[in-house]
Amino acid sequence: MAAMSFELLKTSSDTAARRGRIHTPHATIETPVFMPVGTQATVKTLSPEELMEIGAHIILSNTYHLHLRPGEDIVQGAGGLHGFMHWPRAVLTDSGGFQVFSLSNLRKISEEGVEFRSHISGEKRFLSPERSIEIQHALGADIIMAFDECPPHPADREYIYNSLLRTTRWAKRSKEAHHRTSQQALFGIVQGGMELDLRRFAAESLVELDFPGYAIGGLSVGEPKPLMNEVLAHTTQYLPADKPRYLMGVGAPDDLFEGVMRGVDMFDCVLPTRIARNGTVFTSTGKLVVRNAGNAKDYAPLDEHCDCYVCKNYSRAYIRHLVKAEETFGIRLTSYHNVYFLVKLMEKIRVSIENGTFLALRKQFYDAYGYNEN
Ligand code: PRF
Ligand code: ZN
Repeated sequence: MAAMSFELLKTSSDTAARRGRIHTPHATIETPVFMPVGTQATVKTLSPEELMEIGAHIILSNTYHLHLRPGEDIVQGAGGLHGFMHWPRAVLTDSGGFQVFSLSNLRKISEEGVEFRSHISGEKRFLSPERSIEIQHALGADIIMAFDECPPHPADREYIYNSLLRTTRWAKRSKEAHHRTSQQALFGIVQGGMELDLRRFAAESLVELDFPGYAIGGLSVGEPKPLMNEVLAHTTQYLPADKPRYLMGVGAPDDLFEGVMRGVDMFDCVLPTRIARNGTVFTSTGKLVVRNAGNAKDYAPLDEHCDCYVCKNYSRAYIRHLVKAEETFGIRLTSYHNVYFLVKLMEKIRVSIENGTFLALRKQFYDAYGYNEN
């Protein structure tokens, strides 16, 4: 039996939006889905119980970080990530192929893999498709990712082309190294920069290798949003309809709408927890910097349209006080609300796809949030 299956429940008639369901060993995941990020085997400040209460069914974690600290053997000793962090639902691990380029020092890339220096200890390390898959086996996530290279933006076409050829060879090696196919599903990652024909070529080459799901990498790397959306729409059309599509590292509220309408099923982003830690929250009328002085005597909830635990019980004035006083409870409350906001937004998006009202929901959300829709 395969580790994962995907049911396509409905496809929109007016956009490429899809409503689906992913079955993994630890959870059934309704899609489209937003996956909170737990880089170091914790979604910063939130307990697994809180994540379950919020309604998250899958979280993301990182091979790069967990390999460097505490080391995959320690995680494996606890029965993998699920046992180690006491999270019973699904986990997806990224391969390290992105973090090694964004975080480590002195990386040297070759056909074999990437040599780099740990951003923690400064030690020399090596990651390759085979090593990444071996580490991801030890971590034990439901969904694991092929080892890829995410080229910087901008990069010249020649570089992007050679990089995507290597990423495709690495995807093949990742697949050959993956033998735990009944416990963990391996996704391929489409690269190709902003070059439309190379995106098509990368997608078709990966589809030939036949993965149970496909990620779109190399986006949200500094390009303007209209360009990201154009490349995204161009890429998803070459991916099989009966497999889930995952847009890596993207998940601002507008990105969820724009990604969903271009056929994306899965998203992850550090944004909700990152902005929460500097005292900023999503609300139905736009972002609110709750730490600002204007909220000192504001006894309203973070978002009057939100029914989360935080909005039911705490005021802007209280949360601002906690954040200003650097009381850790403050950023727990903003983190909880922000993750809830995106998980709930996705739930509304799923219902709208079922009802055929996705574009109406998008317009309503953008009007209230203050986005210019196009
Ligand atoms: N590759 C991998 N992880 C990623 C990315 C990628 O291109 C991105 C780019 N947005 C985020 N996370 N492996
Ligand atoms: Zn709330």
